[in-house]
Amino acid sequence: MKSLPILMFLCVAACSTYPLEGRAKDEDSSMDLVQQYLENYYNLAKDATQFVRRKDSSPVVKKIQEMQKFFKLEVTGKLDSDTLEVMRKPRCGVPDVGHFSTFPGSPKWGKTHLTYRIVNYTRDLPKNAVDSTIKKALKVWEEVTPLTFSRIYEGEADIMISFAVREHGDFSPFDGPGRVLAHAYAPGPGINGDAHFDDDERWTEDKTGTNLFLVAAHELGHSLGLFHSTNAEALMYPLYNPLTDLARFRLSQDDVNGIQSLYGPPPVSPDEPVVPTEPILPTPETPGMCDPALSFDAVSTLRGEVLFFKDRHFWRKSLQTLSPGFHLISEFWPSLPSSIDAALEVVSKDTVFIFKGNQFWAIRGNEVQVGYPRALYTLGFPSTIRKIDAAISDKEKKKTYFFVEDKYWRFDERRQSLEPGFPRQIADDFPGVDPKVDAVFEAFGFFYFFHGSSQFEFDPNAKRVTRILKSNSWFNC
Ligand SMILES: *[C@@H]1O[C@H](CO)[C@@H](O)[C@H](O)[C@H]1NC(C)=O
Ligand SMILES: [Ca+2]
Ligand SMILES: [Zn+2]
Ligand SMILES: [Zn+2]
Repeated sequence: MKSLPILMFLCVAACSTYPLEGRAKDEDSSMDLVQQYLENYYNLAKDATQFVRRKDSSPVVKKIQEMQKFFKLEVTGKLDSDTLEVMRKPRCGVPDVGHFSTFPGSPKWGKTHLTYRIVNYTRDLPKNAVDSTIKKALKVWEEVTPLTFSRIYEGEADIMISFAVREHGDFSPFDGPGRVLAHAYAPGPGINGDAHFDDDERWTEDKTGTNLFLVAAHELGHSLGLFHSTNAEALMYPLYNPLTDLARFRLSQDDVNGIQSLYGPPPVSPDEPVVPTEPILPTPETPGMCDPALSFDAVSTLRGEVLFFKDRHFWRKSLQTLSPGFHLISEFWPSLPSSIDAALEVVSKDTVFIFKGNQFWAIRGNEVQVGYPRALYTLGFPSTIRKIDAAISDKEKKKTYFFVEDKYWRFDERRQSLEPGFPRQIADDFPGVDPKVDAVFEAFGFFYFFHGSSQFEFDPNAKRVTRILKSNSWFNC
């Protein structure tokens, strides 16, 4: 019973002492709702008389203010209609503040391979729908961490998943239809790590009832050690958000930062050696810079020079010098992969972003920035996008373009998000450019697109190709 103290600890806030029948009768009473809400989620001491009389300095007012602050409401300490509205919304049963933060350190798993078990099912959905939904919810976290999950069918798993109603053996009874939808326990032995779903909700795969995927992905975040976020965009926001677009679901940067602060980013896949072991020597497959068939993996500016990437190498050309320098990528950035997909410089940040597969790195000068690689979809791409072909940042307009097959997406640097209305066809907006792009960079107000051994000089204002060149035209061959 080693886990009991931790369980009790969590439950002081999460568990109500109200008898179920008594509560059902008063369910619409605001006072009852408020007191219970603050006890459950804001660690208000249980003292039934407190609420009725005291004024401004009372613990209840302080807790209302705390709650208003968490939800970014106007902090009045009063029960205005906005505050009551939030309190009535369906939500997760785990507290927003209080006991969690008093754990010494952040609870996290001391291993990266975890087991889960689906102990029982809701009758609202076919079993295989529950199975696949849970798998998908775990994948959300798997994609941005080194964590992996495997399912077991009997015995004790790290994460035991069950559906239950009302009292279900953990001192945190569910409350019938609505309000509390589920709860989960932070990492640890026994009940810790487990996720419980209120089977008085009507669980659905779509949003006609309570969407199981959204709630499961959130609860599993707790199972991995995350607390509630005050960021309304975050999956770890405590309220259920029925407006989430399921087809385009993704973690917010806030969720990614949270989970990576516990476990770090996913490893680079093992078939892509990160640190080259070979000595720095020209290799036989090194393409000649004047080979007329030369193509590039990626091209980017870096502090006024242009870098042309190819396999494990790059050419480095300043506009003042005639011949480019030739280097191994690993000479400058030992942790970068070879054969990259795309590179772009965001001049205002003095940063070059390097893309390969579903990950990207940020470099400044010859330093790879900490916290990278990150997953591509943290930029907002749907998870179906597994790689990008080329990218460029327009420093005037503060827009970044990502080219993927015959389409492109535009990213707003100011708002740090992909713009709506994309992807669009390359052929529609970059007429004359081959609709399959290997690389692109900007110089003198032109976009230079590369495909195979061809290069297209494109005027973004006139929206037309002004010259077609050999890809190695910059090398003065
Ligand atoms: C599912 O399992 C949990 C935990 O063992 C239990 O509390 C709950 O009653 C079970 N639910 C059903 C529907 O059998
Ligand atoms: Ca409920
Ligand atoms: Zn929660
Ligand atoms: Zn429970």
